[in-house]
Amino acid sequence: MRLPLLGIFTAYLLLTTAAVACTAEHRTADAPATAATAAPATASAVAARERARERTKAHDFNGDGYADLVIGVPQATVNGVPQAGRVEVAYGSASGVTAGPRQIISRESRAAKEEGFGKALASGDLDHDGYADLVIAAPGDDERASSVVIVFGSAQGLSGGLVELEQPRKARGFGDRLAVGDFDGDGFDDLAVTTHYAWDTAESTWETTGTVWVTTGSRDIRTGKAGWKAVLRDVDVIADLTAGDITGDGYSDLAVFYAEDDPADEGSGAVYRGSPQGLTGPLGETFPGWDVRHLAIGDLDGDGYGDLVNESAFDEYDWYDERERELGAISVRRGSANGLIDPRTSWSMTSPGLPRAPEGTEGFGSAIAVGDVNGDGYADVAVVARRDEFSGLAAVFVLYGGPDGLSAKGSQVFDTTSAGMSADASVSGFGRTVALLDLDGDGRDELVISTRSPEQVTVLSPSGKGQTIQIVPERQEEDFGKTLR
Ligand SMILES: [Ca+2]
Ligand SMILES: [Ca+2]
Ligand SMILES: [Ca+2]
Ligand SMILES: [Ca+2]
Repeated sequence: MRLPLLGIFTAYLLLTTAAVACTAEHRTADAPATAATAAPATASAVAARERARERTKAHDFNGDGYADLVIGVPQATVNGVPQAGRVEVAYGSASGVTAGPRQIISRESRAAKEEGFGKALASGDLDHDGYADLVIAAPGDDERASSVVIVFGSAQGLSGGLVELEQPRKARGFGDRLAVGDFDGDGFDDLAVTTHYAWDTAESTWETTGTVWVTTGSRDIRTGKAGWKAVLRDVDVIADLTAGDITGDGYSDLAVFYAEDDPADEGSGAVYRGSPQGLTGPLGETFPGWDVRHLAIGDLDGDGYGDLVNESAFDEYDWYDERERELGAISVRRGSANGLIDPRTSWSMTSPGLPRAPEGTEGFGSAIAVGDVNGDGYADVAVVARRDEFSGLAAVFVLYGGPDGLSAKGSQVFDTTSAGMSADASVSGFGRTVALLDLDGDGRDELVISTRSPEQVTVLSPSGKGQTIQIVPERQEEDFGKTLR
């Protein structure tokens, strides 16, 4: 499937438009029955479905009510250019996604060597036309140019070509991290982007320095125009950032974890508050964020305030094996009208009540995702435990939210020997990344897991409803599934 973006998509559409229209209609008629089986038809169940619809909106590029799955392939060769990168899109439907052909998006003739298009992904409705738009970064590195593009959604899905955003300053590593949320509450989703290198005029070199930039969504963004404003400037490294409504006021907030050059070499976390004027803040004090690489926000306890989930790595020396064991933990801080509340609660692989991963599994929290797996309106968390990209031992845990927040009750674990998986012992790097998306529109998220070797993406239903689907790329060793959205 190496056809140009518009070419392939036109062909794809001719095949699917009729089917999509038909299933959408069927689904509307069917919706009350589905809600009844998911949970009693109470006010909270209705609210849960409304929230599921809200959450799906940011992932629904063709507006049919089903979330769509984006798979980053940042090492893909494009037009003979090595490691230029592409993304592939599998559209959701009443029966979820299939392992069949996907829409291919790349920079085609503009593809540059080693730019890693697809290394970071985000989505939301930036031009407020009712269709989610896909933001794709090609962050390059300190030697290479970087760019961020938007592909806009429509009734026909992602179409109309790539719109490249103007850059905030002479910077590189533009788009290394992305987050989308409506920070000023005007209905247009807004975009936060990091830059990781800046040009030092005095020294005539690129220096490593992180900045978070925000541009507001608008009709103008369709032309690539972006009035960038810096939210956080000139820190050493920005580990991750994520958007969500922590303060429950309807404005999306932005959580950022970053490191500064301090003697203890500890990371910090901060929440910038959304408001009619956009992001303000930070809200309250910064808080410790030691060795944090991944963040997510979801309402785990259903109180209307988004809760912050972060992973943090930690090691313990194993005297028997004479090496560091990577244990890792996830932490949850609850949201409130005034921001995050202490204390945080933490979970590791040995927390009471969690099912056991295969013996020897390490690295709890090496990837995380937040979504609603059982459709009860409480956000749930998928947590990967994996020592490194090539480990043969790996597992994905699902922990469920509830009125008291995240709990071990009913938690599950999946590995390469779970039902529907290939139990092949040569599989390594299972769970390099994960996503939770409602691809079949039943209000319960599917768990999407990518595997390093062989490169593939698995879509499974933790609630046990759907079939497990393996999505396999045409070619291996292109980093298929390095990122998911
Ligand atoms: Ca869709
Ligand atoms: Ca849009
Ligand atoms: Ca906005
Ligand atoms: Ca849930």
